[in-house]
Amino acid sequence: MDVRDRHLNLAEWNALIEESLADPASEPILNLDPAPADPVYDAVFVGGGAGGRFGAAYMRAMGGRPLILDSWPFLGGSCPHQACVPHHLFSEAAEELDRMRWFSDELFFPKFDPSRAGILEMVRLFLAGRGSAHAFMNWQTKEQLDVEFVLNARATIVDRTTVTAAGRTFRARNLVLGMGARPVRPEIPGLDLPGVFDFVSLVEELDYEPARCVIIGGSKVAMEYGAFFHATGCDTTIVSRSPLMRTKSLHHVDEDLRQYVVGGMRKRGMEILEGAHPVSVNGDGAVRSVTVRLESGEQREIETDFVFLGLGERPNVAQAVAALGVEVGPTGRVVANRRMQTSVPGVYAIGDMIDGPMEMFKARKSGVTAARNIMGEDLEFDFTEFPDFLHTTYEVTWVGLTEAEARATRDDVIVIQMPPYVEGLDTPNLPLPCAEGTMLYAFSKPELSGFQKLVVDGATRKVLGAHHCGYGAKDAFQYLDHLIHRPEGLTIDELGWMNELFLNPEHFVQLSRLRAGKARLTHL
Ligand code: KPC
Repeated sequence: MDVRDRHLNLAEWNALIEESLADPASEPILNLDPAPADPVYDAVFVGGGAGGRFGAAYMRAMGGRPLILDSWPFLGGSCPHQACVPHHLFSEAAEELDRMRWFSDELFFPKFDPSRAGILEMVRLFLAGRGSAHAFMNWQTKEQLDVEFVLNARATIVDRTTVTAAGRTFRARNLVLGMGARPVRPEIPGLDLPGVFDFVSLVEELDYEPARCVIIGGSKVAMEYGAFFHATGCDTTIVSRSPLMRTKSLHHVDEDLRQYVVGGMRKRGMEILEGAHPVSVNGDGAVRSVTVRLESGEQREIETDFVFLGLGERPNVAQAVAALGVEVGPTGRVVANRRMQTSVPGVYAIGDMIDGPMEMFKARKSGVTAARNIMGEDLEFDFTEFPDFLHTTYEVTWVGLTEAEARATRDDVIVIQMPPYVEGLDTPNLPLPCAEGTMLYAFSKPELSGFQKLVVDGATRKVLGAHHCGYGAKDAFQYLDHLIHRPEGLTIDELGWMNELFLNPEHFVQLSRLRAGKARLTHL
């Protein structure tokens, strides 16, 4: 379908996308300039996920001519379809359910009715609503960003300047590969049984309400989805080789934060088996149990009707390797430099295809970095340091060094934390921290009201790291990341002189101000 001269509204886009998704024989969606001054594109973005969409939009804004090709009938990629957006919906449900359970029949809360909480209902809620984000991405990209695209058509890379899709051949001076990643499936027997899901098949295929869950893996996805499943009333066991939050893909996780977060999951009844290996998934026509080898070496069979894989993701590199011979590193991802250039001249790789965190900021900024370099800028994107987050029933955020990392390289490390660590002090009953989202806990179940820690270099007075478990601090961590990673950094004096919007979720501004008067800093 040629949509170039049609200006579909959001409902019309939504309908077209839904029809296209439902019909495997549906037509490609073409938004192509019929009479370009130059028939060769500045870049073809293979993949219109976050990286491709932002890269193409930036290139267009700079006056270049990009083309996006995607096999899905919408732009935005897995984020609005199967990944970030459902994760955030489910995590918000987990937060609400957690509060409703703790306060069941207290204050103004009704008695918690577990029959009204379910995974399937939330999946259906997501499925019913996800099309509106898809529609908006298409509308915005066409009408506001003026980017050409071919959707609902699988692209075939012919060589480093040629790609075919929808029966047409497109020529470009550069290719930008943003072909995403897919969930890892381990080599254990029984994974083909009905009842085994990952974050993709969960939203695409779940058709029953699970009663009991075993999660294989200890990734962020394992923790986030596990916390959600458990909050709905589906008793959940996580089987992880590494301790949670100590998996290779997470950096700068402070041990006190980790203890609070993982302890909080256990406090809510989740079973977390660390140092444990899955042996097999068992069943006859459907999943019945998972056999696990525990850290002790003993084997245990856990009955379950629902297995969820949370082992991370593997990039989709096969076509790029076969067609272009791009170099792939030991992690299985395409090797790219800080300009996102691969080993093949004129070919860039972005997003989840390259090393580094499979996070939105990297996806989008790597796409933009490729675009800006193609347009002649000399720009490097270094994503070795970045703020990070995950959800349990809480929002957990962190940036910069942990206390242990700081102590390993410095003699004078100052910690400002809440609750404060003072040997013997009865902090479990201290209603602090309290702020957005934790006020009710603070006044009624103080041990649930969160944890936060600021790590400061006593010699330079610079903030080295910040760590938070609670609600509402994620925005602040974006800015803290920027401030502490500036060449001049951020001192406790500057932080303590900021204007707090009281009761700010992390109390770092006022806590810093309480200490900043001291010439020689001490813990708080
Ligand atoms: C609502 C929302 O931004 C989720 S979808 C994001 C896809 S993209 O803008 O292409 O990164």
